[in-house]
Amino acid sequence: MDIRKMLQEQDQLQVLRFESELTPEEKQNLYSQLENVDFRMIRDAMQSADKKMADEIGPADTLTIAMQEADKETYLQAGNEALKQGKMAAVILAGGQGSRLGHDGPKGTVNVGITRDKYLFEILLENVRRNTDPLHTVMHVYIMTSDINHESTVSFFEEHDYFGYPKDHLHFFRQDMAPALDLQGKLLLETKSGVSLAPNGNGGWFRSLQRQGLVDQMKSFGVEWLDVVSVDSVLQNIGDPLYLGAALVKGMYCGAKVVSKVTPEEKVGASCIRNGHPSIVEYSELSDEMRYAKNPDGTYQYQYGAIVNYLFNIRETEKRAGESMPVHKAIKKISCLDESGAPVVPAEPNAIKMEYFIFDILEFFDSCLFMECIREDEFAPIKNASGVDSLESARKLYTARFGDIL
Ligand code: UD2
Repeated sequence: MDIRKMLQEQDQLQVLRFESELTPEEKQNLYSQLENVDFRMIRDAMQSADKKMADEIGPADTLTIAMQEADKETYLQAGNEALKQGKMAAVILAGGQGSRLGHDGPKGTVNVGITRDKYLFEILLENVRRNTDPLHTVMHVYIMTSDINHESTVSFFEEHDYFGYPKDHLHFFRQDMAPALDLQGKLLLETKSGVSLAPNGNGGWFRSLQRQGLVDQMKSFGVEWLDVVSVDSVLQNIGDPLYLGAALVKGMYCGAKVVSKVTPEEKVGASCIRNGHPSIVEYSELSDEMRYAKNPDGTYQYQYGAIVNYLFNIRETEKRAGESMPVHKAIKKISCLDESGAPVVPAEPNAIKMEYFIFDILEFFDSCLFMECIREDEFAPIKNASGVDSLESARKLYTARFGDIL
């Protein structure tokens, strides 16, 4: 690939500013980074990207707990049968940086135990087994890491002997990285031989799996469905037969578990219908108008929030994987080099961080199973060092749910 020509076309030649000072090895490093830069993501981000809060948004139908009751046995039977046949695999999204928590290391390595060691990754694998052990089956689990935490994640599992999970059913893959841009959309250099990169958000998981040949691998194992979950909830119900069964019985190809929000401000994406398609609006992008919109009976129109437990039919997701996804931008302070090559530690936000969000894939489908779950049974996220959604709150919820003193 002619790197210089490619950069010229993208109007990004400034990243070769220090090329003449680099050793052949450093040059190679820079070139291979540049070959992997997703220029389409940059174009999409700079062209518009932010989702519109347009008037084509309306509330979505939810399969509430009460509605599930009547068909529970049918769903369970269908789901358990599919699980027994190995038709579902799990994807644990563990490529995030967990910066709010302040834990030094991958988030899944947080020790949730008090009287003994009990790690987040260990708990998640146990949660898988709660669903599969009674069926005498083993689920394939794919753990998404990033360039930043891949080695430390894999060595953590090795050191702990994979927590007794069959090793041939545990797979690790790296998500793609996205470059940081200056406010004009130009690539930033972290060093003279390296662009500034960060994980590209939790919405890049399917394309990363595809690029690494893992979707084909899953299909060769007979897997048809994926339960895609966040790493940070100790009550994450992974491989839930009720969920899979409901999707199968209802003929849906994707699903999102939701909880009834505690307050309209709760930090969960709100489920809705946008332009006739299922959608989720992230809490950070929700307008007050939508956040506080009420039904005639006084209840909130957007009462349900997603907990990052998504269901996808592989074949149907593959058909849609080439579609252009919106890029979510955050303006951040990112250390970089200035034009003279001197390091800059910015006092003010100076850069654009780009991310794909997982739930944007839902909009490529005609319908989605928004399935309510009982908060105390399935949602105990660890986001902050203390207070709401913290290690402390998650420990209490875990003990209440499983009767197990940590
Ligand atoms: C996420 C949801 C939000 C709500 C909330 C529930 C998204 C975009 N937002 O918000 O709607 O459901 O959780 O607690 O899903 N991750 C990666 N790679 C990345 C970035 C994130 O793997 O590049 C993982 C991360 O490790 C975690 C999950 O995605 O497992 C959610 O990420 P987060 O904690 O940054 O999202 P949050 O809490 O803002």
